[in-house]
Amino acid sequence: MHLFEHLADCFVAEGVDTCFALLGDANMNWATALAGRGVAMTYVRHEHCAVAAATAFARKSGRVGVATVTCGPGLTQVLTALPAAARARLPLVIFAGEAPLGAAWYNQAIDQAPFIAATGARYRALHHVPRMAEAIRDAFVEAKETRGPVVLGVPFDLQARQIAAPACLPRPSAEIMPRTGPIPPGSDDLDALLAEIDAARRVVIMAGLGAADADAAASCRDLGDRIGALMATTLPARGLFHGDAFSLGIAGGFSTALARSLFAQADLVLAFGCSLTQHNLDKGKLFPKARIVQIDTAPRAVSQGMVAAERHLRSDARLAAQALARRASPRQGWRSADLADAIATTPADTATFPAQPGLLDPRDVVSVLDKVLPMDWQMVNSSGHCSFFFAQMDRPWDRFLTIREFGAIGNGIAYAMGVAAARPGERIVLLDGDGSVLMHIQELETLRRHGLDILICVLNDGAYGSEIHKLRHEGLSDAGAVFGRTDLAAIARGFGIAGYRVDDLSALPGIVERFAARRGPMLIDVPVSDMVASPVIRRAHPDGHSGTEHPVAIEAFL
Ligand SMILES: Cc1ncc(C[n+]2csc(CCOP(=O)(O)OP(=O)(O)O)c2C)c(N)n1
Ligand SMILES: [Mg+2]
Repeated sequence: MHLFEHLADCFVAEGVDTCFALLGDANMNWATALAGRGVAMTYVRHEHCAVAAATAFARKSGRVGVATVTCGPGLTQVLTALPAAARARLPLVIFAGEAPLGAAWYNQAIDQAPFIAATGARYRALHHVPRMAEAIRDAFVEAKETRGPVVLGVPFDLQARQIAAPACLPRPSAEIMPRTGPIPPGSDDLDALLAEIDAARRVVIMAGLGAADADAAASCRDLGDRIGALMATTLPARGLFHGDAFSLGIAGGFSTALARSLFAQADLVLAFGCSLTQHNLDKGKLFPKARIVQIDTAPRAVSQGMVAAERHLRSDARLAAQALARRASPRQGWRSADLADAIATTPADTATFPAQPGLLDPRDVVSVLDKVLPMDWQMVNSSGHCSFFFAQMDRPWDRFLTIREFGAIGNGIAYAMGVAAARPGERIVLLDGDGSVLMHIQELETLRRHGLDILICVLNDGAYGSEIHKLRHEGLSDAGAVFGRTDLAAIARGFGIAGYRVDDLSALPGIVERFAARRGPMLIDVPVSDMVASPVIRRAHPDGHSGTEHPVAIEAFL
């Protein structure tokens, strides 16, 4: 057999059934062999999108995401997608070709390892044929253990070699990964923390992806019920306490007006499975009066340059929440029927803005979308200014994806593709900005060709929203970030997919019904005002907008 066939067998032996690909000389034989073995391939139009799709696939499936790119220019295209996966701590194995080992000169040759190293991913050059099967298995182990991307470089002249079919393959990573139980909390640490909880009056229970992974949501809710705590999550874990009357939503720059006011009065934050990042703590400003306790399997002294926690409990999030819920003194805390009512009825953002004739307020658009889109569909949020508005949707955690640890725009369509592959048969909604969607607009063709059931909803402010408000605040021209409202619906139709422009929100239910009644992608372009600045932007750039703040009164709840 050819070596590339053997290498494809190694991926199949790892349980790989999904791969995102863009072909070239150095990966096309391998990718074709993989497809021939029944692996579902998504053939994208830009390598960045192959890796970004694999990233969302990894988050949504809980498995290792797999993508493939050719050597040289194929590999250098993925340098924005890899740091995003590395920082989101998502396991990927990327099969990349390498220039032929035996060639005196090759135009696409480039020293690939330093490019990959710079992204925070790991590069493994596979040049020794007899150990390649183990090396591929070990790459899957490394991706899982480090929770990050591993890029394999295999010279394509080597891939073309004939080899004797091996009698067997190494035991796959799933069989040899350490199978250890969750870490229970130490009893002394637990006693000390219980004393602190019993002395606190206004507790916030905050959960991150670590809590989601540990299946700790229900135990955290029990603890919250027992001690009368208010519930919150990090942005990536948003929706984990969906439906809880005392859930304040996101803790961080994206907090609602009411949540932010209440957080300012908290005296204790129990952070379950949170890395306590700058965004999560809003650079240390979110909980000015609270002691923060990090409950995590790997508590940290310094997080993104901040000494974030005053106390640490090394533990699995679920086991810690269960132990605390059993023993903490029961109390009402700061829960009340009036507060529950305020949480249910106060808008996320209370500021008002002068209307722009003919253009919608992005907050109104999102609230109508939230009513119209079925609860069991998968939401994918992107980056950009608009993501604050989308993040306020009332959706559960397992149906709302946020990956933005590297802060890059342009990932939306690819992330939606990854979710589509991880959740076959489900309807996906991509919530994106005009600038982000245009950055990789070529992928509309991929959506059409693969017939993916993805509804793209664009808040089209005709600009790079994040930039214009900052430029205006600085009194500078916004001309470099204002483009006018590109006719995205016409562009979608040009790619052969359904496209609608929505100037009147009463048209949305009918369009969503049309999407639900058929197969394939659709794009909805909603022209919105560029005058409505999100609270994040307003706090940092108060002179960049002409809105009026209406602070939320919380005295009655203290
Ligand atoms: C790859 C990349 N390039 C540039 C930026 C800087 N940037 C941040 S937000 C943004 C604007 C995005 O525009 P759009 O998608 O229309 O969303 P909006 O902010 O207008 O809501 C830009 C250019 C970035 N974050 N990532
Ligand atoms: Mg925009």
